[in-house]
Amino acid sequence: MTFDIDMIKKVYERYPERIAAAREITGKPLTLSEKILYTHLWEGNATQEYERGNSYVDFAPDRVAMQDATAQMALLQFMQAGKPKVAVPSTAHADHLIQARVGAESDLQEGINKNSEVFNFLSSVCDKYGIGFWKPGAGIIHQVVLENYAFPGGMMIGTDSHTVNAGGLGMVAIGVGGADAVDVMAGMAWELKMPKLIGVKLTGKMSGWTAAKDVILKVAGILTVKGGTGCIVEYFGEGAESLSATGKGTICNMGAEIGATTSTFGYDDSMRRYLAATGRQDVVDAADQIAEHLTGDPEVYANPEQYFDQLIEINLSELTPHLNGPFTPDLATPVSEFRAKAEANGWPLEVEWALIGSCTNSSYEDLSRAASIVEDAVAKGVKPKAILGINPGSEQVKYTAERDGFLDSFRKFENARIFTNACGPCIGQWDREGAEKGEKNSIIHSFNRNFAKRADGNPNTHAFVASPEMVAAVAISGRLDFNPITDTLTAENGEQVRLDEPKGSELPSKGFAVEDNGYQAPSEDGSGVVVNVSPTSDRLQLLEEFPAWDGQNITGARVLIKAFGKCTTDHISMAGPWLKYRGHLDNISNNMLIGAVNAYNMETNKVKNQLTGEYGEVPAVQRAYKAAGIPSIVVGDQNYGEGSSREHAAMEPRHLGVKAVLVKSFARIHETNLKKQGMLGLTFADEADYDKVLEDDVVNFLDLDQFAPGKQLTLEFIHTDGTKDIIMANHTYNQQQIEWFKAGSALNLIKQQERN
Ligand code: MIC
Ligand code: SF4
Repeated sequence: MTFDIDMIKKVYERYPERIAAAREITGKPLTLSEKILYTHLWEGNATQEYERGNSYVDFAPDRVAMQDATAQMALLQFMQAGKPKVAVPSTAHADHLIQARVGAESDLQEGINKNSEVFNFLSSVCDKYGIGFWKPGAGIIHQVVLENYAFPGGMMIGTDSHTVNAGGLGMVAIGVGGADAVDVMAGMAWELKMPKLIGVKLTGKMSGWTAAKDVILKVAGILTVKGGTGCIVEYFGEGAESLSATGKGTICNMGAEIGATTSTFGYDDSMRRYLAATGRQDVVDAADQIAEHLTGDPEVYANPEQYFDQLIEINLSELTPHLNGPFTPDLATPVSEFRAKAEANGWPLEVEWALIGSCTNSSYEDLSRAASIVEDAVAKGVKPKAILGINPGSEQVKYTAERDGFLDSFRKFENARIFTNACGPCIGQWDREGAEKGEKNSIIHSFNRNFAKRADGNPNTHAFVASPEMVAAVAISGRLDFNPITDTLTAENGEQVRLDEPKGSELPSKGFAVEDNGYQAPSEDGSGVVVNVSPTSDRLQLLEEFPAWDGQNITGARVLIKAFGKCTTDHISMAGPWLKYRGHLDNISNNMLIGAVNAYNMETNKVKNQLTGEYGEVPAVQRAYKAAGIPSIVVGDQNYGEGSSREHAAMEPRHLGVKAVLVKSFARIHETNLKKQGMLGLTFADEADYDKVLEDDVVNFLDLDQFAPGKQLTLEFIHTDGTKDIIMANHTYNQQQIEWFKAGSALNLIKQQERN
């Protein structure tokens, strides 16, 4: 039976009434995104129209998902909120902490051994507070959610930016920081600025080597890494209906890479098929009763330009395979143009490693199509060149793919490694031999992110993102510029052969199967469960309250670093080797901003300590300022905090005494994380002022004591030659968020309210 089916039915029961209220208030046909948003208002039936891109809205999401690397901090905060149980169905998934090294079985055991303290902590917290726990090896959070929890028309939040994957089943699923998850688990409203809407009309039908991945690779090229900020992307059209539900999931998943709040698709037959195949016919039956509410109104799709803020059209019949990268997921190149571009840019063409998997591309369909290519190559006597790593998305996918022979197909490839059903190389949990040498090289993968150092820690690894089918083809040829549509390969007998187009099955004809799905249900009454956190642990640390604001202007502050160019959450709080400290704020703070390029010397992790005049590592210099009681600020470029939902990127500076982050623009989740943790997240009113900030400046806030919604803040930068610049900063704090700042954090405010 479906988890939480009663909750799903309740959501559907109230749909007609809430949609009617939304229609009346807005007086126009509705997009799917608006339907889901308006049926999940905290207030119930809509009583006012919310302005897209402007109004802050309180929502009531149906569920919460967390993964091990973010759940630790989320649950450490939840433990402070003083609630006996979570208010909405919630789950935690152990997937990020397992390293890929040799292969599934031994890697999983090693992962469990190394992380037992954290897994035990998560298991007992979940047990205590009524949270479902998916044990290590059960699968990657977003595949497990798609297989078990996602439902058309639902709304969920998750402490991972790729929570958006559930849009493949027609949800509005949004990535958030742990503090946001705490709000919802504590039974409070969850706030979001009413998103703008981007419509993507898909016409035609894919064929040959083109895959769902290519849709989002193309969209990323059009919109760039910040083009989706503050927006929901809604896909529709005959092309959308021709895609499988997991293919839709892939597209929504990688919507995180364009900064989109989320992406979604209307309820259709592909979703019915997928729900039924994953044992949820009951959801289909319930959804079918309100099917017209689970997709956009016909008027909207007939005249989309009238209802979306921006419209993109893609003809799937003309779409060709793409390779995106290196170092950024929006650098999109059609395979046919790749060779010339790579040569012009000096990208290494030989590939040693090709990786299939991650939360975005590890479905049964993905594996079956990639396996068909390997089978074909082996049958034609082609000896594969690169090493092929596979991370199945879930135990259910793995078990079924094993049963149906696809994993054996991969094993025919002499260099294949089947890794654990976990994130693995996608998040730097990859013990890649030789990576420490730092050699210039290329890899290709079907993951969603390819920021520098992300997969193997080597800044010179050029990572390219492609569909699993293309990854398999490149693995066979060993070259990035191999175009399977036009190029041939040399078989062992010297013959020139061409690879057949990929073939696969959307869903297993014999149905999905699994022996042990790795789920642990929580105790009915968890009040007796004891959660242990050792005071001497270096992995876990109970949180201490951040101090409240003293009501004074911040004065005499120093510029800790002016980050140059791309500064993602991977640059601010690296994953990989640092994942082990995700439950220990003080320890993980030692990675703060170590990947950011200092604009004053173009080096990483080398900033001037204004107390000594010497250069030191960013965390050490900041600790010195903190010890001396000197406030500091961080300055940054465009789309600062792009990428992950990890709130560590906001908590670390907060913990180490940074007061404000002043940038040209923010990524959505990171900006909210800063606010939640009681930091000042500000943007230059005039972007050109970024250049006025000098290394030795002393910074004074002139009117923070009048901090108010919609009112700019004035900062004074005093230069060493005695001159000064006045810089105006914009902010997006509403009154409630200003209260978080005053209280020291949003959590402090919850605790105050709990006490009253
Ligand atoms: C990622 O893909 O970067 C992660 C690791 O899944 C993150 C979450 C985290 O940092 O724990 C994300 O995308 O939110
Ligand atoms: Fe895991 Fe990678 Fe997906 Fe993040 S993007 S959840 S690290 S598989």
